[in-house]
Amino acid sequence: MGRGTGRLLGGLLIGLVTLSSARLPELECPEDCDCHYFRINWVTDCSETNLTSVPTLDEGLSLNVYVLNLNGNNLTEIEPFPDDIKLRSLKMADNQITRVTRVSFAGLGYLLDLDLSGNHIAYVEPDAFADSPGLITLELQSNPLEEVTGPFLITKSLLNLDLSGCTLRNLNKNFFTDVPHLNSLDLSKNQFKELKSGVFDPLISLQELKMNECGLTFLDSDLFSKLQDMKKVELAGNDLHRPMDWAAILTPLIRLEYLDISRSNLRNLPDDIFEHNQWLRSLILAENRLIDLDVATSLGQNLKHLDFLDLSNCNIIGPLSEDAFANATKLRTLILTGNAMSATDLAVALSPLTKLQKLSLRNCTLTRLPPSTFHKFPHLQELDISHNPLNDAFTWLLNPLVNLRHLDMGYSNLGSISKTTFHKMTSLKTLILSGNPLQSLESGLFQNLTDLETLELKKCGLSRLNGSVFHESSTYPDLKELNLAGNPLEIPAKGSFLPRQLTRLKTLDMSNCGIESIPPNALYSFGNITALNLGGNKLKFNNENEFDFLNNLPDLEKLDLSFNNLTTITPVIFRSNQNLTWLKLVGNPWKCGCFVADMWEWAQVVKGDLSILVGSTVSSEEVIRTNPKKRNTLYCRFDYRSSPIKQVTSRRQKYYTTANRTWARYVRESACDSSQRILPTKLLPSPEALKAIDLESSDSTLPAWAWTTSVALVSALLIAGAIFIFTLRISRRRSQSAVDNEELSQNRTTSHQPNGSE
Ligand SMILES: *[C@@H]1O[C@H](CO)[C@@H](O)[C@H](O)[C@H]1NC(C)=O
Ligand SMILES: *[C@@H]1O[C@H](CO)[C@@H](O)[C@H](O)[C@H]1NC(C)=O
Ligand SMILES: *[C@@H]1O[C@H](CO)[C@@H](O)[C@H](O)[C@H]1NC(C)=O
Ligand SMILES: *[C@@H]1O[C@H](CO)[C@@H](O)[C@H](O)[C@H]1NC(C)=O
Ligand SMILES: *[C@@H]1O[C@H](CO)[C@@H](O)[C@H](O)[C@H]1NC(C)=O
Ligand SMILES: *[C@@H]1O[C@H](CO)[C@@H](O)[C@H](O)[C@H]1NC(C)=O
Ligand SMILES: *[C@@H]1O[C@H](CO)[C@@H](O)[C@H](O)[C@H]1NC(C)=O
Ligand SMILES: *[C@@H]1O[C@H](CO)[C@@H](O)[C@H](O)[C@H]1NC(C)=O
Ligand SMILES: *[C@@H]1O[C@H](CO)[C@@H](O)[C@H](O)[C@H]1NC(C)=O
Ligand SMILES: CC(=O)N[C@H]1CO[C@H](CO)[C@@H](O)[C@@H]1O
Repeated sequence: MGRGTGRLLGGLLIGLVTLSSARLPELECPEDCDCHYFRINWVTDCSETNLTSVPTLDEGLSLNVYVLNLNGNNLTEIEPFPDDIKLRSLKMADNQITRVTRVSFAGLGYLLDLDLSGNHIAYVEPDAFADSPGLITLELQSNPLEEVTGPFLITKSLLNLDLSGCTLRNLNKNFFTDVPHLNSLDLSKNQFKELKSGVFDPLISLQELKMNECGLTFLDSDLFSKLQDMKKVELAGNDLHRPMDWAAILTPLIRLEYLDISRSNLRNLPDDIFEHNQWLRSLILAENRLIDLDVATSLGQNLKHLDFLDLSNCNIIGPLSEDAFANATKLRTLILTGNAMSATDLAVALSPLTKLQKLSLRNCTLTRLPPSTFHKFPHLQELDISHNPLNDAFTWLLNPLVNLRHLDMGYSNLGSISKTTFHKMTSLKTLILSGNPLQSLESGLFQNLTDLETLELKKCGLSRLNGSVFHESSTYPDLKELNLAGNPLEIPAKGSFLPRQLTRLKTLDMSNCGIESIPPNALYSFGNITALNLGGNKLKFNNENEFDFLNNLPDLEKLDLSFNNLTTITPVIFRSNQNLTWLKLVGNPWKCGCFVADMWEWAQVVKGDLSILVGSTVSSEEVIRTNPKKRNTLYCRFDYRSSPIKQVTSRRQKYYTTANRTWARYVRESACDSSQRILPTKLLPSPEALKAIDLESSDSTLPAWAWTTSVALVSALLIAGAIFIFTLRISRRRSQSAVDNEELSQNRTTSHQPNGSE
């Protein structure tokens, strides 16, 4: 959004706020900043404005500023702030600050929180905040701090300190002596290896400590000995395989509620590890190698209040004993993903867990479901049994799960699913059956699932979705998403392809289904679809009627036609899809031709945004994210015999043999005479679109050509076709210069003669 619009919006906001709280006075605001009230507090937002110094009073800073946001500027030194400033919250993240000194922050008597993250700070004067007796939160993460020998800070009021990613290697014994009231401390992503005992002793009020990814290999027995108020400890991503006295380490933490030691190379846990942590509610042990863990003795003993237990990918190799979760009767979430389990053991081990709401048994090598188990879980809402080599015969065991909301049975080797499996799951919202070789579905299978929102049937070998699997007379008003990707779909030549119960669908995925063509009425009465994925099929373009099915989709916003068998296309096929804002065409064997210029013009002039064509522009976020190197992926196959281009000198003729071109480049080179290919009047911007352009043009960022073009288009509509053609030519020429410069240098070597013949 341009600065102009930003300020406009800011102004509107202020306007609204002043309306609602009419007594609040308008305060001063530096140029280039956005100022507004948030509740009754004056916010001055000068973020991302290339400032090299803090705005002064003369420059419009108000003494009554409450929040001053200077994030993302170019501040290096901080000059003292004016006396009497009532600043409460100061944000200076992502600048170039190298030192934090007392002089810089002198006189900020009201300061409550300060964000200095992402600077180049190597040194912080211990008494830097001596003038701020109420400073509560200090963020220093992502700074290259140097080692200190004494106390790091003298700030008795400080409650929250973030020192993550600060290249710290060592903490001296007095590091925390003068921040005695600290409540939460983040030390993650520093490379400590070991920490001296006593370093945390001054922090008797600490409630939350994060030391993820700190390269820790050993913890002293008395490291936490004074931390009796601690509620939450995170130690994920360290290397804690060496034997150490876990019980002694955790014993002082009598109020501990949350412990994360995932990804830390643990091999075993001593029997008495949690003996004194009886209030532990969440325990995350995922991704360790707990081959020898005796779940019953280590976890079973004391964790009476446990609510959440994550043991995923822990190499736990059964058998889980009867006692495993015997005393964890309050457990609501249990994640056993990726451990080899047997159904019989599970049946026994899980039976005390009557409060369970969420259970994951994904990838647990189960060949059948635990017998007489699920009727014990009346509250179960989420069940994942995907990626197990299950046997069909056991799916009926799920029958008692009447309150289930989410069920994932994907990739479980199921050849059939009996008709009654889901009959009682009337609250089900998400059902995933993907990756099972079902071939067909029994009629009535989904008849009671009228609350369904998402149905995923990828790669099930289905040739179609027969209406008889749904309830005869019910509609499925919430069913918004259907995924049929990777099925060998057969689209009937006449009539609707999808059952009439699903007319409220918004998202339909039919990618990789071997579809060669889609008859005009295949999606008739599915007019609520906004996203349609037809990627990876065999669609061809013989004539524009081929895509008449799009006429039934007036709300369509996203369309994926990538990786089909399209050699040409025309914008005319999208005449009914006024709301289309995302069109993916990459990966087709396009033959460079005037249709490329047509599509380009349509995107730029009619739709007003080239980035609608995914892969057309360098800035297209989608492309940068998925394929940062190959930024421009919309190619066409160029053949000098059939692709019209401007005249070239004979010396370069060889260059124009058969090769790939980006669409952007072909648009520049092409000699397509727009006077012979007037975009059909149906494709002219709608009056609404023109109004939108009109509004937008007050935004200074809109290129001038767009403004002239839209004005010209209006006149063209009013006056005559001749002027219209002329305008399009102008816009064409302008659009060419708007194209990315990627291949400009190559282009310079070829001399262009305007208006070559077709
Ligand atoms: C800040 O400077 C950069 C580079 O000089 C420039 O690209 C950017 O537009 C400037 N931002 C503002 C808000 O002036
Ligand atoms: C920020 O400051 C550095 C040096 O202080 C300078 O090289 C750089 O160009 C500045 N950037 C902007 C956007 O002003
Ligand atoms: C469960 O708790 C009871 C008493 O609280 C105890 O006697 C029993 O040993 C515990 N069970 C397990 C498996 O630890
Ligand atoms: C299942 O677990 C095994 C190891 O336990 C792992 O190699 C595999 O990638 C997992 N599969 C899935 C689909 O998660
Ligand atoms: C589910 O469908 C069956 C068959 O139509 C019906 O008999 C039964 O009452 C339904 N169950 C619920 C809970 O609605
Ligand atoms: C749908 O299923 C019913 C009952 O199984 C069958 O009679 C009908 O022919 C099927 N319709 C189609 C189009 O396959
Ligand atoms: C397009 O989007 C607008 C705004 O989101 C909506 O009001 C309209 O119903 C949609 N459909 C058509 C056909 O314009
Ligand atoms: C693509 O279409 C051409 C004819 O236009 C055909 O020869 C070719 O087999 C098709 N390719 C695929 C993968 O369907
Ligand atoms: C042309 O593009 C197609 C599809 O992107 C690619 O498979 C082929 O290798 C490219 N050919 C050349 C000569 O770059
Ligand atoms: C074409 C079509 O089926 N449109 C439907 C979209 O959804 C609304 C309700 O949200 C229905 O009223 C329309 O009939």
